[in-house]
Amino acid sequence: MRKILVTCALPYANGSIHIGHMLEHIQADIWVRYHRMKGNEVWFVSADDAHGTAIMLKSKKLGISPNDLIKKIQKEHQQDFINFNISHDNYHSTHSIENLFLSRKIFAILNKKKLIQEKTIFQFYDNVKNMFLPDRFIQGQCVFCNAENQYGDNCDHCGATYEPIDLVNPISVISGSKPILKKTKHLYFRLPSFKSMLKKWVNSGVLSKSVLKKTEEWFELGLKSWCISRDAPYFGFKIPRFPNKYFYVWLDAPIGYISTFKNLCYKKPRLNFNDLWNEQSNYELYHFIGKDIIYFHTLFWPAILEAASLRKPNGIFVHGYLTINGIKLSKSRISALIKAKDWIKCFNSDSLRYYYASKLSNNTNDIEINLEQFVQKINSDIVNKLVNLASRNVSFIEKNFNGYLSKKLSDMKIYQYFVEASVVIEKYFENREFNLVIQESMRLIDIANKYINEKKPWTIQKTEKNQYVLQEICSMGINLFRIVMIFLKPILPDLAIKTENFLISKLTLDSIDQPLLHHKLNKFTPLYQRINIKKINDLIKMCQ
Ligand code: NOT
Ligand code: ZN
Repeated sequence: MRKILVTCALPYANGSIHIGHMLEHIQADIWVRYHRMKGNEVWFVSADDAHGTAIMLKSKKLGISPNDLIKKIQKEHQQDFINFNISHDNYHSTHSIENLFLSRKIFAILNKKKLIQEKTIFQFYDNVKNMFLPDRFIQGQCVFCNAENQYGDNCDHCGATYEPIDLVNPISVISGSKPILKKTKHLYFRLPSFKSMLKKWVNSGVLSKSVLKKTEEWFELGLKSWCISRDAPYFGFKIPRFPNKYFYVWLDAPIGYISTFKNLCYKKPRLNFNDLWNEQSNYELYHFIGKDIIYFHTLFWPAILEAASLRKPNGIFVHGYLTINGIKLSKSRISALIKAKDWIKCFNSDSLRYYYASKLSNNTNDIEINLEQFVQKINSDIVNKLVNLASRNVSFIEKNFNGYLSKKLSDMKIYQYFVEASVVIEKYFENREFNLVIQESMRLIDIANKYINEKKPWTIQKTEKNQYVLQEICSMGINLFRIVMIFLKPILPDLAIKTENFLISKLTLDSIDQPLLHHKLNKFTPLYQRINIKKINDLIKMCQ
């Protein structure tokens, strides 16, 4: 049995969860559910990223305290994730007592090891608003790739991170004015001291080829010390013994992974914090992230963990951006977005999970979604192929056999062929090639439907001998449907529950080679409803 901790990036507590966040949480959730089905011990956590200038300014604008804002938003986020069946074991906040304690503790260790350096620097200051302008409140041109309108901390276009002062032609996002340079003292983490450790670590199989290539570009540009403090006014944790200085949100955000797990340990007394986080841990640790935050997870984060004598991740799983009908979306550029709570008013969660899975693989390619194609795909795959296989066969079983499946199947060879597909399906799940899970499942469903088309149960006359033939053919159809539903269970949890209820049998990988025979089915009720294409307009109206 493997022991695994899976995390998703922590959504900022300053806005709604949109379907771009959901892409990552669905991707991780499918992987987690697959591993749970395999019988592995899996813990799945995420949290709200509750600090930073954006949250401070937003609460000001709303006339409430940052605390009230992040509480309200956390509630909404949690509901959104529940609506999409994201099975987090814990969803916490970086503004927590555990995170305060751990951030200060880790900072104290870094300080003691002389890994923190004080520097007096010039920083952009907004003369209109009288405040230093951190990270996300300065925009300008990326020094590395020249992309326009990039924020002060990292470039959405090429993924590089830098100091705001590096931006070309900066402007203050808050007032629109040209910021001036003003002197201030800051704390820096000596990232370059970790160069050889990091080089070894990124090459130890924890990154995909394209992500590794990206980090190698950064090594070539040279690692720089990383500023981990921010000036007041700020919403975050105060740095002890440094008046008016706060931890930069990106210092305590990844520590949020650890503190969320710590908080989970209080709820699960058998779970031991050190078992997971010690350097010799036999737990595996995986972070699902988007490609905009690779730098933080492949350089800063492992360096901090090493410095604090904590274990490092076994893999950083990076996905691409989402584009909707051709419009590009990254987390920070939410010009045209679909909120999770609006989506769920028009379509169900399985539909988005299925559609995403059909496009997701283990690479960083952007995921293109097209709403017309989405409706067509769901209706054709789930309604016409998958669920139809069950409904066209169950009608005969109910009418003629009192809901009982036959004592044997009409073709054990085909059944066995389906069972054997579990080898590739499991490999695809493990490698996060969910698009291939769906392709293979649909290939199998086509074979099953073709088998029924050829056997034509509707033409079989009702003689006594034929009765058995009819029952065996239709039971075959139901059993093949069951196998494919076992494969799709991590992707379609709602449909899986309905199917289990209909079959009166749990969908488990262990039981795949034992067909349901001489088994009574529950009364069949429609498992999935066709989507009306007009719903797209309803959704678009909600987004305007
Ligand atoms: N709130 C951040 C974002 O980009 C993600 C923080 C993830 C936590 O949405 N961090 N690390 N490392
Ligand atoms: Zn760039």
